Amino acid sequence: MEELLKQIAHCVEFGKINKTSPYPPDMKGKEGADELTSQALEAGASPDDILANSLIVGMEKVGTKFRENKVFVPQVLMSAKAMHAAMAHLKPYFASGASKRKGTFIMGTVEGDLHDIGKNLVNMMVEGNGFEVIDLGVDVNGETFLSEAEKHPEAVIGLSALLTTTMVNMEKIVKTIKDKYPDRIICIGGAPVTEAFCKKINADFYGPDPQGAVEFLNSLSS
Ligand code: B1M
Repeated sequence: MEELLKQIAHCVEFGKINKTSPYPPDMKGKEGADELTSQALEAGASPDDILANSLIVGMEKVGTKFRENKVFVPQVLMSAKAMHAAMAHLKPYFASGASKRKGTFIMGTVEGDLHDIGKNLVNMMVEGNGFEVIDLGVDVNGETFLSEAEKHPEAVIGLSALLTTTMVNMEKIVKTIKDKYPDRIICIGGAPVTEAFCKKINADFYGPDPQGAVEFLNSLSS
């Protein structure tokens, strides 16, 4: 079983989705995250075990390599696809409550901003690390964040912005949420955002990259 879990982690790390997927070239024709996850469940592995010892291991490795500029956006996207293929087998267990996620993350690109590539990467990495992600999309205003926060009282909220003209909207959104829920944890990120800006607008954490967001969420759930 240990070997099977290692193989799934390897598929996620290198973006091997299933047997027919040609990427990566050195794994052509081999089984991918899809088939191997199905085999692991049939062999008696628990969904929690597969998540913790395969998917999270693979996604953490790719997240670290991305941070160190050893892999780039396309490789991360392939890893996320492999992770999603495996997750499709696990989702029924999580949906039924038989297995639990580490927590919930509500994420959106802020009002006025349509950039979603970075947000989606963060979401994929967070999901692959065992959290439920509620993606509110782009151009999200404070009221929408607030209403979703009300539905998920334990969830951490993530805001992404790519424009210097829209990062200022983060301040308004943080205020809208904190006025009603002062203890609600809000994490912000995006190319123009800085640690100093995070402090200035009273957000709780600045994530410089997807792995940073994952590490922060893990620190809260442990
Ligand atoms: Co836009 N754009 N764009 N654009 N665009 C930039 C951001 C820009 C830097 C280009 C430039 O001028 N050099 C510039 C911003 C300048 C500024 O504000 N300082 C700019 C501009 C000006 C604009 C428009 C205003 C252009 C115009 O219409 N005149 C317009 C605005 C539209 C709007 O949003 N209202 C616009 C439009 C667009 C497109 C629609 C064409 C397209 C977006 C497509 C899409 O996202 N679906 C686009 C793109 C693609 C870019 C560039 C080329 C790439 C952005 C990107 O996806 N990067 C960008 C220039 C560049 O960066 N080279 C540019 C890759 C992505 C993986 O990185 O998003 O930084 P990033 O996310 C990272 C981290 O920031 C972090 O993790 C991610 C992964 O590492 N991160 C978080 C992000 N969110 C996080 C949240 C966290 C934690 C980490 O916790 C919650």
